[in-house]
Amino acid sequence: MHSFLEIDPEVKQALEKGKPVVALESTIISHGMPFPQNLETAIEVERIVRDNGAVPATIAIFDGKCHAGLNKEQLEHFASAKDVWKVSLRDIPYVIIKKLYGATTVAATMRIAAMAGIKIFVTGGIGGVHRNASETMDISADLTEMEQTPVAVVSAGIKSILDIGLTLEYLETKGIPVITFGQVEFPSFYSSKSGFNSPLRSDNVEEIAAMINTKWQLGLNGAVLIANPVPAMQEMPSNEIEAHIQQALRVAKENNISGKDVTPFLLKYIADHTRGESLEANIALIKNNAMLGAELAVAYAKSDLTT
Ligand code: PSU
Ligand code: MN
Repeated sequence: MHSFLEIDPEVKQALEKGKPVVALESTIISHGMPFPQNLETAIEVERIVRDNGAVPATIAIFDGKCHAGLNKEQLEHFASAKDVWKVSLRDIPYVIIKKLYGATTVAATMRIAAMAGIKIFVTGGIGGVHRNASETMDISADLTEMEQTPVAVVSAGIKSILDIGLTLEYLETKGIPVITFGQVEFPSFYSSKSGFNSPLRSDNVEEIAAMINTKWQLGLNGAVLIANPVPAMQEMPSNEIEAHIQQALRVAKENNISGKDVTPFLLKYIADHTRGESLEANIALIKNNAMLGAELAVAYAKSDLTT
């Protein structure tokens, strides 16, 4: 592999032996949650992945390299530093040559995971088609990345700051299987409901692992998106969230927020205006995804051996 990729020794060894590995993103740490809950959650998520039989590999960029697998000090830096870049696909070369700290989005994390040979990736919510995309053309690079990069993405669905219907249409156009775990309705991050049926439903990880494996065995490129509903205990009422989203979209427009700033702006606005409740849901769903992702990585490693 080229000199821009540094794989942590434990992760490397697991990959060489065909053991389960789970990639984790870093934008959720630097731009997705406040300190210190972001650090506590990042550490806890890694522990959950381990407890469920897989090796965690948090992905980020620093010192001019893409890293797969961070130690505690590095996690601490991403959780507390103010000068961390949000790195989507197009930002990778710039952040490397400038030797900046870059927290990777779903798109960039997927690409680096694929470079490292990691097949399963756990996140909170993915980017998608924005509500006013017909005017702004704002469609996340997460979606174009999913079209081409063979990494399975475990998420809690799509936040309703986005147009969920259009995002599901886009995923269909690009040939990306969308599987909701354990229910018919596609979830919307804070809520297990979205008003949209999931294209597919599965109730067991072996079946999902088999589907992922079969897709790639067939030479069909790109991701599989797994949507794991937020646990019922920490779910937020969708009408309550919707009011905050409407307000956030209005304020973003008034302030001419554009480009890569749109998603972090909306996320922060909603977090600031729903304080404890949304943070609690966010933490619960990412932990829940870490458990499912680790189980899926274990099942995938087994299915990979038998094919
Ligand atoms: N949606 C969330 N939480 C997040 C993100 C999106 O509910 O933390 C982050 C992820 O890192 C995702 C990125 O990949 O925002 C998408 O940004 P954009 O819309 O600018 O592509
Ligand atoms: Mn965008």
